[in-house]
Amino acid sequence: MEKLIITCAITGAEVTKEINEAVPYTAEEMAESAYQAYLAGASIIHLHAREDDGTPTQDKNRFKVLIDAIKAKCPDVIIQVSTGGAVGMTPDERLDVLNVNPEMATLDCGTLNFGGDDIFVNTENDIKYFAEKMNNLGVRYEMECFEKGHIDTTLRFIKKGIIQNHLHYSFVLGVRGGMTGEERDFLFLKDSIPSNATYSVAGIGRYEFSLAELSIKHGGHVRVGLEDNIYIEKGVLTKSNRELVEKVVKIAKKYNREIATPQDTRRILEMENK
Ligand code: KMH
Ligand code: ZN
Repeated sequence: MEKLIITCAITGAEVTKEINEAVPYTAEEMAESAYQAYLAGASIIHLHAREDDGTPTQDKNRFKVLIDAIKAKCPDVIIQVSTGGAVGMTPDERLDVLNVNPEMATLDCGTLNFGGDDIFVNTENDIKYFAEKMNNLGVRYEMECFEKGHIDTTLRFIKKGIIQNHLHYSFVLGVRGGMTGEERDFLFLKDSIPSNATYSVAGIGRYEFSLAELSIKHGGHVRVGLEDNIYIEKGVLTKSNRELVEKVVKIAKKYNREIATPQDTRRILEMENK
């Protein structure tokens, strides 16, 4: 099997220090958390920006500060910026981050309820607009799919030539409003994508490690991190992003999956010519 790409989603936009004090906000905290995750085996850092008080932002200047701080500690790590931002942001606000010329970004592939009264809006035209911007700028994107309909949208867009990237999916499962992360869900999604595509899984909350193990077993890749899950095991808060990555590395050892370095990851995702 191919080496395992581990992505660490270090902070997100929704989790706060109130629920786990390890959630990084400041540039120093983000850089240290990313660095520790990298040392443990993460080759991609999925990055949201926040102000020092934790407020989410898509401001390009703030992203630049964060990316510079992370790259100062681990120059070869791949930084995948979020174009999802936070619920309620406008498409153009979310796209400001593309002005930092990121190596990689997310492309959210459909709308869904996001818990309580929240709706994460990604209309068909939004997705097209985001994909075309990233195509024009040469930014590599990972397609985030929260349920099967999102994959079907990508298949239509691939046929129309709107999605032009190497096909790399992220199945984000377990959001309140999206698809659950049971084994049958994973198998259904994995079997629904084109045969030449690669995929990673991001299990939200209690699905984080069960989905990681399934993906490792089937040759897929894995995302973990405080954005998705704050526990290292049931009822026990994790101390750090590093600890979450270390747990995935342990599972990977059980299945003899080697861990991809950032260079391996660029090769696997066909990013080398970017
Ligand atoms: N914060 C969520 C509303 C992404 O990073 O592309 C969206 C999100 C997706 O986290
Ligand atoms: Zn995110």
